[in-house]
Amino acid sequence: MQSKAKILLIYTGGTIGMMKDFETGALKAFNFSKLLQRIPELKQLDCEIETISFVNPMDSSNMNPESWIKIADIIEENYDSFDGFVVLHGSDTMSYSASALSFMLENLNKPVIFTGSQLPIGDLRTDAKENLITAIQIASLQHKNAVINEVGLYFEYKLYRGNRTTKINAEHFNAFASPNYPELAESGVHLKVNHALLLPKSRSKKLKVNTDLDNNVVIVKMFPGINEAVLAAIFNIPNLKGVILETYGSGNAPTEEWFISLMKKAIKNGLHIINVTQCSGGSVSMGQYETSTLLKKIGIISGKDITTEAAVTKLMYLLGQKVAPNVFKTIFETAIRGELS
Ligand code: ASN
Repeated sequence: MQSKAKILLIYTGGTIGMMKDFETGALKAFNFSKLLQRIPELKQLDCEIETISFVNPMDSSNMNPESWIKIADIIEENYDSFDGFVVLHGSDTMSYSASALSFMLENLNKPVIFTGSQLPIGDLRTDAKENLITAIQIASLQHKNAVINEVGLYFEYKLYRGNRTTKINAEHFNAFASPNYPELAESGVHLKVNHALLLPKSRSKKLKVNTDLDNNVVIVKMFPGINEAVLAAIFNIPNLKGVILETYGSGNAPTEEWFISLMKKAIKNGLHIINVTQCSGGSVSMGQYETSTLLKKIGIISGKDITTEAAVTKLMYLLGQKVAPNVFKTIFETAIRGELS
């Protein structure tokens, strides 16, 4: 008989564990032990759960590379003792964190499932219980070995690949979407896992945790009327190493001379520029229109159908890895954790 799965619940903060502040009426994080008292249902689950909490649980707007390293370190220290990990996290920046962790955790052979909620666990109408309970069940799925071997994000009956998600709604319980990759599992009367969509088990058994992240990067969203002085100021930021350029449609941008020569000069000076689309779905396809042909020619990197969240965290990760300039473009354009098609 197979023994019960052991799950480590990592509490970082977010609405799920928040309470209203008496004086201001604003939601703020509170003590994690109180959070667990509110979910007696957890005891009924067919797994062993242990918990660990950030010393200062936070609203996810305060997440940053240091907090990602904290999560990664907790997973590394406990990797051999647990079958799966559930990360409780605020929904606002959950897609960034899930993307970052997917790159940081190399050779992952166990599930790391991010979840949270739109309403606090103490609220009568909360979505926290379903999200938390099913996330734990998903992390517990075993079939001799772990079923999920990647970083997922579970929210409102759906498990997504974490680095494919984006937060789309601040009001609906259905707060996330994965526009360019189908859900990995769906929770209905049965928990249905789409095995064909999962990342295969890593051949190497040894987890490698990469904590070198370089945040000398910027996201620039194009808009009609953006001017040369504004763009030049951004591209001249001291020590800037990479730019995520959010372009129009299938990767299109102005063909004006000043724009192209600014990009060209930046690339020549060693800056990595990645073309991602502002559209919520679909892919960059440079060369499809005249308005992207020049971008391709001057060496702009194609983000293909990557999300902005995955693009910016992949950029920090590859820069941290000190990837050589001559292979940077090829590596960025290749899926390393299933983040692009
Ligand atoms: N502001 C909260 C957070 O991201 C939102 C949430 O969790 N629903 O921490």
